[in-house]
Amino acid sequence: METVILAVVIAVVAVVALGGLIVGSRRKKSLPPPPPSTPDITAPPAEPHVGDEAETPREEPRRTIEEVDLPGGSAPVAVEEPPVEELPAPEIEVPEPTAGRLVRLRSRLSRSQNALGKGLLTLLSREHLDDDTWEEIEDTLLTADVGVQPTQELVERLRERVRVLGTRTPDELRGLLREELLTLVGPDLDRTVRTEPPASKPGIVMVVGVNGTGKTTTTGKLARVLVADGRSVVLGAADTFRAAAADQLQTWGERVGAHTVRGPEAGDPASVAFDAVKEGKEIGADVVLIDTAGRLHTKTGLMDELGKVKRVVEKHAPIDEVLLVLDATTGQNGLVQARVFAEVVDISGIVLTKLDGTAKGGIVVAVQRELGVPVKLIGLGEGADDLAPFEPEAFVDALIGE
Ligand SMILES: Nc1nc2c(ncn2[C@@H]2O[C@H](COP(=O)(O)OP(=O)(O)OP(=O)(O)O)[C@@H](O)[C@H]2O)c(=O)[nH]1
Ligand SMILES: [Mg+2]
Repeated sequence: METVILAVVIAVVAVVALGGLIVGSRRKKSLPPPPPSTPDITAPPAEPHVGDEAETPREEPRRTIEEVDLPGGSAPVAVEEPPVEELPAPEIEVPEPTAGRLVRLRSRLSRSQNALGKGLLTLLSREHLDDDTWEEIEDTLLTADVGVQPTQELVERLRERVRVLGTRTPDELRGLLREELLTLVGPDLDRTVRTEPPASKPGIVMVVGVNGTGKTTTTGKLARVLVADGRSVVLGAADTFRAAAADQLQTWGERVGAHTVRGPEAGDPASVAFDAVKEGKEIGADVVLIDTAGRLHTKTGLMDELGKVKRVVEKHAPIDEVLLVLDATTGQNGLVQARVFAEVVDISGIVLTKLDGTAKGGIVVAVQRELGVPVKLIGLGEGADDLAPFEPEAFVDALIGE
């Protein structure tokens, strides 16, 4: 019996010792190799082993995903499938009336343009109007993009009138400046957007210009203006370069209940324009507005295409208005564009957009001079009703402040 017990004890001791050996050798094996004295960049990187870095330092507090802030926000964001909304039937908006819009939007203008009027008034109020001051007045006008010729004319006239006036009060000066600026802007030009041909319906308006100037936005805003005045409108999406362009126009149309005629992507813009006019005639619409693709005035192929759009439409009826959309922030470059577009499609009116974001309102004067065509509409923001008929008096008042 004793021998049996002894044998069991020996066996147990042997197993434990053997087990310890095995564990010990395993431990040894799992140790990383000692780092070489000099780094061997040719050696493959040591492979990670199971359990490497599996432990995190205990003292670092762990945060759950709910507690982790998103950049710029503190509320936890629940990741959920967006609920499938039932699309409500599009609601037709009734745009605000256009009368007096420029007066309402005047603050947009004066915010950036006041610099011109205020600067001029300050200069004119100096006790001694010497050559240097007149030069500064000239520079102020040139900076506002009024253009060289009109600037010289204005300064010459002002100089003469101030001389005749002798002593000057601020009110007198303001009055003089207002009159002279108004003369420059042209108070008597016919600025009606021609949408009502005397003979037959519909009135046809084509909107052209270089890329991104605001053609589609202007077409949409104009549709709203017309609808607000009780006219029915058909939109022609003759920008067939991108499907998104037609979608953009169609969205504007849907908001006021105007139908958009569109064609296949990369289709012929002239035939879309033709179809739009055809539909306008068939349904007895009052006005057809044709939005065209933006094109650089330097690309002759694209300019030829624009000429073709116009010619094809004119097989139906004469176009009543060709509006060139110019981005006021591009300054003098707009004049070069204007010249080329005028040659190709015979511009009848100018839309100056983005006047809310520039102090270069003088471009109104320069571009009218360049083309002999009036600015008819101005864009004063991205909002749906931020397009205003151009009224010289309200414009000049906004320039010099009241
Ligand atoms: N601040 C301001 N932004 C405007 C005005 N008019 C248009 N925009 C913005 O200008 C951008 C371009 O307008 P679009 O109407 O798409 O220009 P487009 O000429 O049709 O562009 P393309 O078709 O690509 O040539 C948009 O972000 C408009 O919201 C404006 O009067 N003021
Ligand atoms: Mg467009």
